[in-house]
Amino acid sequence: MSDQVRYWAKEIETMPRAQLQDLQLRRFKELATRCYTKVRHYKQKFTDMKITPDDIKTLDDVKKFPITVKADLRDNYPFGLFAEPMENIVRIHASSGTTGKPTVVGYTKHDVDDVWTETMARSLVCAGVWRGDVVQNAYGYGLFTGGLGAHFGCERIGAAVIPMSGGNTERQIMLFQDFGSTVLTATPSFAAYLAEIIKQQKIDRKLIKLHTGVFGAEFWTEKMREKLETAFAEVNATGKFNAIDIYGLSEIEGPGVSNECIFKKGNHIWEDHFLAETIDPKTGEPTAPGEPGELVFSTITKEGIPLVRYTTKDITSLNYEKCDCGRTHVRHAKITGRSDDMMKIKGINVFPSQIEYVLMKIPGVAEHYEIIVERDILDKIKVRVELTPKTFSDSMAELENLKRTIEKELYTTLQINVAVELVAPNTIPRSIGKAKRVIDMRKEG
Ligand code: DLL
Repeated sequence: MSDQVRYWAKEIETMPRAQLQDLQLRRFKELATRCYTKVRHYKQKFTDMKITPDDIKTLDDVKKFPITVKADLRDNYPFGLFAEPMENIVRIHASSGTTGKPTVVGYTKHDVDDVWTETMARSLVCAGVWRGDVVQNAYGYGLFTGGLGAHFGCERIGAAVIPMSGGNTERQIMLFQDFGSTVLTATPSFAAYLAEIIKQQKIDRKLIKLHTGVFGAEFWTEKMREKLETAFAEVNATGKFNAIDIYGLSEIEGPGVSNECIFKKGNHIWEDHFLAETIDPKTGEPTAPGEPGELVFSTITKEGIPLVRYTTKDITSLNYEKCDCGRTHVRHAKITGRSDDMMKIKGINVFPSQIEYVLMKIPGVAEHYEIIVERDILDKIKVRVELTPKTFSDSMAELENLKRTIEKELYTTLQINVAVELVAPNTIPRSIGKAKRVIDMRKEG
């Protein structure tokens, strides 16, 4: 386990704040200009608000600019917010939107090489990963940014990456032993599951070399950190394990927007690329350092899909004090929740509205449903769907078919398996106010 503070880009990571802020101001102006001249949506927004990039004199002026929300990406689906023509785009990723269509992001070569891979490399080194490490990357490869993001970061620092992707528990555990993996990159829930299976299988601990986990893509608590550190320390060769938080979102770049250092006192946001603010979810007004608010980012160096003041909906607070590791970049506290209703199930974003969108397209389904989220080591999601009286009288075979159709449609939209239970008319409790559609039975930590 690495107790040594290392940097990937020391000069930038430890840059005096005044200098960092000068850089941010210059880059924010460039971002605003790029958006104003290249993205119709922003040109319109800025014009409506009677602002132009020339109005930016200090970093405080950032607050004059409009907040960007997920719906802006949806309304401009798929490529309407891209600032570059397709011949300059080298990669496209997507994450869940609030309904049937995903949120799409595009990267230029600069975005992949100089922003994403670079900040991912910084993040891994910040977490204690280095050359000589064997990183078993259990983040999903695909449209989800986790797999490829972590992958290229590992290669950039010269660590050996095993592109395992998610799932495949038995094989993951075999490779831990056979390849001597020293670092695991995974969602904390999958990591907890793997630790549990290693323990159950009573594997010789000399064969488990894992010293660090770089865990993220979903909400996790300090309690969960304790559990993960204990669980891996109990089954590995050294009896020590560091569980480090990595944060990110595809709209901004994917993993590596921020990362904890080995002191584990908040995630450093790579501020030379991402200008961070927190705002009050109700008023949209900035909240003070230390005060909780929605985390907002401006992607000050990105070309493909540059975003001005994008609100993540993740709730946290900012801490500008210099960290024990010597880095000057602002830290955010662990994410404590979201100001919207997005859930993370097995690392995948799920909005209740996506489920409703699917259900309401299917004939025979009444407008009443209930989403139940449970944790049986891994998270599971079930939907209880009320049928119309006419459909409920169908034969067993027809109902079985309907259930399978709904499950298939939900899978197509959400990309995770959802168990469907069909229930009789008038079974789901009615509400007189805001319907409580989601019953989240997952326990803290
Ligand atoms: O989850 C990117 C990622 C991959 C981050 C691998 C870390 C590791 P999305 O699928 O777009 O991107 O989901 C982004 O996930 O707004 C948060 O709500 C949540 N999230 C991500 N990391 C953390 C974390 C990836 N460390 C959304 N703690 C974000 C809490 C997290 N929530």
